[in-house]
Amino acid sequence: MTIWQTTRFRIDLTTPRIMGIVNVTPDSFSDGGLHASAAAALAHCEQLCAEGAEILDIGGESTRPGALPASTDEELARVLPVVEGALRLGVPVSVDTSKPEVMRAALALGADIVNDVAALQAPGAVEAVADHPSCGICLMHMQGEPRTMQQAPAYDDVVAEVGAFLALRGDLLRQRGVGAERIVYDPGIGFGKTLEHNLALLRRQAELLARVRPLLVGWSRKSALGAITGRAVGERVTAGVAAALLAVERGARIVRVHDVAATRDALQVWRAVQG
Ligand code: 7PJ
Repeated sequence: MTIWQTTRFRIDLTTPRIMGIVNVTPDSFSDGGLHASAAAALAHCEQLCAEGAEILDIGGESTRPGALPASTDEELARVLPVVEGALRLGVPVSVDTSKPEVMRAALALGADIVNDVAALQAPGAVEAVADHPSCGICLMHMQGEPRTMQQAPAYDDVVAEVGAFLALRGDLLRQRGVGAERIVYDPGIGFGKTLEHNLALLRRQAELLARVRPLLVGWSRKSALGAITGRAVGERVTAGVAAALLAVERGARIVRVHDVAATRDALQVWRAVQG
């Protein structure tokens, strides 16, 4: 049995779980501005829960390619009211941030998970989670930084390098006293990766799992799906569901998605076949 220990919940990962994405950013690439106010973001949280989200991931800084960083004060102002409201919905609440100040403030409110696309590399970020007794942590791989990461992504062996990086970040946390049950790992689809890099990370996901587990993956609406299908960001639901299902079939335990209802249907079929 695989458990993800978080602040309030021990999440059973024996069955794959759906993490619903809540953007509280004015410039996010897929639904920019749609949930910019706290009330609208909270309504979106409730809708995702009704559709079957088992974790809510709330983010206040866009990390789309080319995005500029938000200030700490701005990110705090966007994220904290939504985290506070989401904590009443009865599901684990994750905060998608790379800033230690935002991590600490969200954890002080009672947030369950810190999800960091920078794998806690900002000064003070490791301490922010290690000082907490039980919060869950998602460590994601990114090459470079959002502003420039898609300019010329390059690897000798993307699967080996992503696996080695994630294993190293996990080891560092464990040395700081963070229990292994608190940590999940994410290859960071689209974060400093070409289409071929992204595809290799799914095709060879078993090799990643030999290094780090459990795995969380996010293909939802990403440009890799646009490159494959030729579809605009709003028309990538089917492609995203296909990628999520393939990731789960290859051993991923959490899928981070915008389109919760469609993903839930696919995973229900997957579970029925599993028996
Ligand atoms: C990811 C993320 C991802 C994790 C974003 C988007 C871009 N966190 N935050 N994994 N992507 N763990 O929502 O598509 O893939 S922001």
